[in-house]
Amino acid sequence: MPDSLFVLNGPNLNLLGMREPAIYGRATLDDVQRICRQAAERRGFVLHFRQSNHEGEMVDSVHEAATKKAAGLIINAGAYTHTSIALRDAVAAVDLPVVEVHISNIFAREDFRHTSHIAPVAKATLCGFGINGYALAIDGLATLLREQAEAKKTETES
Ligand code: CA2
Repeated sequence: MPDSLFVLNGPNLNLLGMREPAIYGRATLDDVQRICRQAAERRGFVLHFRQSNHEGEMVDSVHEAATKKAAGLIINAGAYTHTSIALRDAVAAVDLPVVEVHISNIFAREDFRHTSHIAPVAKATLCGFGINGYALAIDGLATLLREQAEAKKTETES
């Protein structure tokens, strides 16, 4: 059974491509899913792709990724990035490499978007690459996991 990757999307990201194209572009969440599936398959992972407008549901999905022993998790927590201690605690609690993604450059926007509760407990954060940031995050995570596996192998051989 191949390793799996979870990609979680937070509130309002189901509206992608329908509003605010100047900020988020014209691609839809289905396009994001397609990009993620291609990137995951290229790297030999099975993809679990989720979107929720509910904080608790997102917390449940973080737990599920850990319970199902996913290899890693990519998260665009939407506005919960800036508000949710519950989601931060969930990410910190699971023993999974987590990469935070944002479509827009959150640091070039309103002050309230400059704080992420997820970033300090994530392995890495990417923002401002549009929806291609998801594929970059999957590639980065796959490289990280490969390096970790190689280091472990060298350790056991020596
Ligand atoms: O840039 C990102 O990916 C964000 O996570 C998107 C969130 C925002 O609250 C974060 O600060 C940055 C908002 C997602 C809402 O997406 C919409 C898409 C189209 C129309 C309306 C909202």
